[in-house]
Formats: sequence, structure tokens, C-alpha cells
Amino acid sequence: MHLHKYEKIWLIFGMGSLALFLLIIGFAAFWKGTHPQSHIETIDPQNVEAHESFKPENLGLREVADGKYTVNIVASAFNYDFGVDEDGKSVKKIRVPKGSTVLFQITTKDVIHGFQVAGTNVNMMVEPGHVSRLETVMKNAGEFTVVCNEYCGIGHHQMFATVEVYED
Ligand SMILES: [Cu+2]
Repeated sequence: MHLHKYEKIWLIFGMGSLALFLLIIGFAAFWKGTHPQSHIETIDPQNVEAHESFKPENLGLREVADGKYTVNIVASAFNYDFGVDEDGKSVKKIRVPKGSTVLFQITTKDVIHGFQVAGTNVNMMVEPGHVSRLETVMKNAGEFTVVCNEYCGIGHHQMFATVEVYED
């Protein structure tokens, strides 16, 4: 079978790209620990408070066992609701010790939002009607910015928070 020179070049280019993309996906999945959030659980977006995890008093950071934490968040345009502190002020920063296991559970009341803890493998799409969950181990200390990476409207850039991982 005769293959034209350009056909060969494009075949090599095509197959090479495929191999490269598979390598990148493999690196992200197995080395960096990036994977899709759980999409199995559904929720009524009009009434997220009916879900135990998203009742106002259950929002924010909670230590569920030694070194294990759960963070419940309700996203809406244009805010992440982590609950309120003792003074009744909205929580915008959560602190966990280095090496702890943190389960992030988030849902949205309105449109699609993103929930990315920049610099970690936490990067979730938050869709109305679904609960997004991701558990991760906070291996590195530092301050990590939480950003919305799905354009959600005019105040999109105002959606942020901070996760501080401190040396234990
Ligand atoms: Cu947004």
C-alpha cells in the first residue's frame, strides 16, 4: 500500500496527538489526583435547606473525626455560603491543618458555578440539582484561593474565598 508523504505526516501527527493527550489525562488522573466530582446525588435547587448537609447551621467547616473534616457550601450568584461565625459574620476563610482529609460538599441554588481551590486538585463544577463532592488530602501548607471558574453572571469575579492549610 502506498501512502502519500503528507498522509504519513498527518497520520503520525494525529496518532502522536492522541498519545500525548492520553498521557496528559493519565498524569492528571493518577499523579495529580484530578477526577470528576460525584454526580450521583440529586437535590432540589429551590430548597437546598431540606438537605441535612446544607441546612444553614451545618454550613462551613466541621471536624468529623481526628484529622478528618467536612466543608459544606451553598453557592449562589455571587457568593459561596460557608455559614456564619460566632459574631454572625459570613465565613470567607476556612483553616485546616496540613495533612488533613477534607471532604468538600457543594451545591448551587441558581446557575452553574465552579469551585476550584487553586493549587490543589479540588476543581468541581457545581450544577443546580446536584451535589458535588470531592475528598482530598491537604498535603501542602499555604493559603489557597477558592475561585468560581464557570462564568455565572455579572458578579462572577466576586465569588471567592480562602482555604488556609497550616503547619500542625
Ligand atoms: Cu462564577
